Amino acid sequence: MPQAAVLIARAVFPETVARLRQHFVVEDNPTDTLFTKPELIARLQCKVGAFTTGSERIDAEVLAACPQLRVVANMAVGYNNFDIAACNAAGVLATNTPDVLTETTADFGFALMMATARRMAEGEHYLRSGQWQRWSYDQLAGSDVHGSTLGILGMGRIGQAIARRGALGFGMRVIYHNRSRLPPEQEAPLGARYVDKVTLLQEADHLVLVLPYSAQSHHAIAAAELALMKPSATLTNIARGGIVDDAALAEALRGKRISAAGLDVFEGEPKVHPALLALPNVVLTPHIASATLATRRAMAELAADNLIAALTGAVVPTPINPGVLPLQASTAPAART
Ligand code: 8YV
Repeated sequence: MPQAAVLIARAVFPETVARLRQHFVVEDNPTDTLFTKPELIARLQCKVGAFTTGSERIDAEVLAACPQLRVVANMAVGYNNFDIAACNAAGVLATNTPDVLTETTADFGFALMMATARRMAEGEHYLRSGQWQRWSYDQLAGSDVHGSTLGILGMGRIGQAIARRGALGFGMRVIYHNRSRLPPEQEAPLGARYVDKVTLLQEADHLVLVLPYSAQSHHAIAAAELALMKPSATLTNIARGGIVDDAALAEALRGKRISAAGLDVFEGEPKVHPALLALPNVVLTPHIASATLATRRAMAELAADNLIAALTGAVVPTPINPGVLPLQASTAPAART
């Protein structure tokens, strides 16, 4: 039987490419070209599987133009680049990479929150630019993390991992808001208190966003929400651009409506709102919360595991829409030729 063909849409670890080549005819992208939609469609012709990252949008148009596609394996836990309803309609299995990045991403979220509260980026700039001439009593004075109130919006795996760091490592009082409340046995060890969104905004000293992006969470933090926060509060976003209205945030930071923000994700990234770039009280990082070599390797491996399993009839480790699997089973022989 001829081997199935797959596309690796972005540059990835050579060992991941080599592993996929043991199973499939692989078209990879060693130059890491960002494909336009027509280019992506062209590359996906005759491919039954795609190894994607957050930068490839798989929507109804792509799926209609690639009717032989059976599986799209994202090297990311977030999958807002996939139209899951369209994948379901087309019988295409979508997979993501949960769990393997939880602790690494939580480390980064906590670090970004601390850097924001303690004005580390401002301090570094102050020093490097030669402004540091002497000590002064309130120089770059920030706000305490230990003993303060940590607010978490989106209490999934990463939210809980951040809550653990705050509660158990820094003696923080944890409040959270989520679509659903955690069972008491998960809340208790963290002393986490479930609150409504308004209470979360009003009481948090440090608010961290860890919710998935969707039409419902678009601009979940905009001018009205920022207006409810304490003027001394910080906001950290490691979730997705678009959850925060960046223009409204820049305005709130400029007017000291809140004290500072730490942002790893942006609306329309890699572009960053110019008003944010001009502000001192915001720490900006280029979407690197999961970026340790060990974790990126684990993400690539899990995405490859998913792709291989889906196309060889094995148990798929982390499917997003497992409901399409029975449909896949009935079409699998055709898909694999
Ligand atoms: C990825 C992420 O690096 O997993 C996610 O959802 O945001 C990051 O870990 C990024 O999406 C590239 O795929």
